[in-house]
Amino acid sequence: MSHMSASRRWALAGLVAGLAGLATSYAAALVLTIRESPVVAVAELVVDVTPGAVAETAIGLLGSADKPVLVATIIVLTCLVFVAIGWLGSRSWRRSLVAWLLLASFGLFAVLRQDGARATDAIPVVVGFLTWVVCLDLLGRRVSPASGSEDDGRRRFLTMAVSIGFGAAVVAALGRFVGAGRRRVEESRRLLRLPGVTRREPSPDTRIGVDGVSPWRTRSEDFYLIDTTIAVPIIDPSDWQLRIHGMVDREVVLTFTDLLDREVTEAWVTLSCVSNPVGGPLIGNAWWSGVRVATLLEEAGVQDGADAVLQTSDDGWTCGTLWDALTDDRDAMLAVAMNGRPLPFEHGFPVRTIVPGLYGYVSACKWVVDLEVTRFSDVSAFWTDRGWAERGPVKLSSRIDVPSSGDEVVAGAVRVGGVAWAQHVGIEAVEVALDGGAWQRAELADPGTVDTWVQWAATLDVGPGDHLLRVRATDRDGTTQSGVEVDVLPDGAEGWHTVDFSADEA
Ligand SMILES: Nc1nc2c(c(=O)[nH]1)N[C@H]1C(S)=C(S)[C@@H](COP(=O)(O)O)O[C@H]1N2
Ligand SMILES: [Mo]
Repeated sequence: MSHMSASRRWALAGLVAGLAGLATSYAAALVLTIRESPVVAVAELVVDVTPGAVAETAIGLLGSADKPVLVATIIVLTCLVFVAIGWLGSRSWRRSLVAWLLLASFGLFAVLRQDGARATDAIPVVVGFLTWVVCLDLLGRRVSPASGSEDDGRRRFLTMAVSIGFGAAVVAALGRFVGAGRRRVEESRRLLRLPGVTRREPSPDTRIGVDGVSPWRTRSEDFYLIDTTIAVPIIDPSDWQLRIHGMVDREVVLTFTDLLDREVTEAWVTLSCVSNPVGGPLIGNAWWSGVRVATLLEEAGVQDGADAVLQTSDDGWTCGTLWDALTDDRDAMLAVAMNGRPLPFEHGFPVRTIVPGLYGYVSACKWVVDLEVTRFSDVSAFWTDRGWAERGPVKLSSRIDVPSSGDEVVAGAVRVGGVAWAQHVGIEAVEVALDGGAWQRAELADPGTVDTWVQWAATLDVGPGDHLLRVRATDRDGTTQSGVEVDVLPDGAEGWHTVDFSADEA
């Protein structure tokens, strides 16, 4: 047998380490996230940044073979990069480390730019990166044996390469096996038919008509995401059960089909997060469909003295929800659909709670599986145990979307706009003030309902120079935002949202 030169071994080491990293990141993605492997994200990024003309030429030349060719090209290029990193490793481990880092950063960027990306989506990339570094080190140490014969050295190197390759294959296969269950659930979500659930377009009257103001209806892909979960629970609707117990006459256990046997309630509801700072993005508005919580609680028969429901999620997260908010005339529901489609996994599929007027942390339990009728004095829940307020009604707020801080506009008549909300009370008025001047009434679009936000706009006479714009809202009870600044902890931020911008001579 011919001897393998050291540089060939380094190349092979790079290739084996590289593929092993792809395998572990693939497995991690299958097990921990609702994503394909990061390689797919990178491929999508490449497709997105490929100039249209190049793509068209490629498709013209290759016809329907364009996808397989793209995939094959990516695989070949990636292998070449791994080989190159192996060679770099023969010069110095630092260089290969930098190369892995660059590659991982690219992967990270590709993964995190995706719609609805979450921090945990980064884990597979990190896992892959660590695999690369460790495996190249393990192999690199065996490229040039310090002692023993050349044959022994070669054997040790090849044994390690084969072991790593084998280990990576096992990890990938395990990931696939675990992921297969998840794929099946994804399939059942896609095929799920929800009788009584409709899709609704927002009324055109809800649009104020200023570019850059947040759309009145938030697309599900753009809806903010907040939760404490590491791996998004993937629950097959046929495995889902809801238990209602505690201070009730009879304990109720419902399956998903039982739930859908009840009448469906639908509503536009704005959901917001208590940790949303003044002017922040943690708020969205969607068309929710589900079953009224009150209906289910009535079926269970509630005993006197209950003032709270402790909700528990499949992943163990808990929140205590004000009884009145769940049972009065507002549309508190166990939602099965968001914007007319089954809930996205990360928004609580198959069932989550939506309670108009309460911050998410005390109400909007995703992947909900348990409702315990109880008293606040007996409740211990995730965020209230960490110093956040027990009840969490949403505070009257307003936000400027246009201009954003730092924008440059043309002096003259400038259209500004944003959103305001006073959930379950309704917005009466929005006012803006330029450079500390008089408050000026803004126009309001159709708010939809008292449980949704409303778009506002105003036309300001703006001279050249730097400016400061403020907004404040008044609700239908006559309360006006005071301007006193309050931090998000313990029960939500307060203050006038302020942006600074500059205007140039026309
Ligand atoms: N299971 C579970 N549900 C949860 C949370 C969580 O951490 N786990 N976070 C809550 C918080 S703080 C908010 S603001 C909303 C956010 O819902 P969204 O991610 O669908 O926008 O979900 C709530 N429901
Ligand atoms: Mo939240």
